[in-house]
Amino acid sequence: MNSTPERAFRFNHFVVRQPSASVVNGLSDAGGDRPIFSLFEQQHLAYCDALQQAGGKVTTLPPLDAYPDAVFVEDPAICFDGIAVTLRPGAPTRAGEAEAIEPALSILFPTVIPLPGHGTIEGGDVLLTDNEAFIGLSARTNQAGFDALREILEEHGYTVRRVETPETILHFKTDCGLLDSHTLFSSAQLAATGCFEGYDVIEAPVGEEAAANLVRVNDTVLINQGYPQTYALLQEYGQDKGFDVVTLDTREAAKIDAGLSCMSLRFRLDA
Ligand code: CIR
Repeated sequence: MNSTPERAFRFNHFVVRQPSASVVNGLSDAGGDRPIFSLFEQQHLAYCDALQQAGGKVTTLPPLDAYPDAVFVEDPAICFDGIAVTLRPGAPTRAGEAEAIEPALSILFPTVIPLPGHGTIEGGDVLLTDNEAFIGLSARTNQAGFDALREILEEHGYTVRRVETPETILHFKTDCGLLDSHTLFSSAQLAATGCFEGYDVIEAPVGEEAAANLVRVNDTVLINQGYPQTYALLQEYGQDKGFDVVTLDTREAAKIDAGLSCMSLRFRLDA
């Protein structure tokens, strides 16, 4: 079992995918404005820069016209401990993304495991701490998908916690992110389900719930721009805990129900 301290946020490699012009047709429950492609591209480039600055190599995959949501690489795969698992997205228009990302992962990882069975699961529903995996059942992730990934994670030393994502939340991680090995940042709605029992929880300020989808990368916490109370709260907390806070404009991704975590796979590869 790998119990490296802080393995949940000590990364040296990231995989991202360039947005395709078809991203303007990405899935959205909100049904509001569509993203503007040129702005999406700019914001994505800034996101890639921020990952690199936080410490690591960014591998950028080419755009995939056939899959408007393929820029959200977190959903069709999960990487940990030198292995990658290709998942099975629950959104029918995203089902082919797992097969599409497999060749790139095979170059980086000696082992790429395709999720066994027929269940569906998207990476946005999986949050890893150092020893534990939270898997949120959702409209995209079902019990069979949970069971299949649980078996793989348990073989790699994770305790797996099954949680229910409230119906109004797309993915479990839409509303939470890891701040350190035992602290989560979460919307009050998700925290109220009791799913984080045993961990410290900092709640997103009221009205700033969309800031909950943050990403800790080494000694940097990336948050969505436009949430000043969250920024102040985390800056102060980070001074004690040893991380800086960087804000990123993700307004175009937000138009299609996405945030920071979904635009990268984050992992550590030891030479
Ligand atoms: C979707 O509905 O699948 C995309 N438009 C957004 C995916 C966001 N993914 C994530 O938060 N992990």
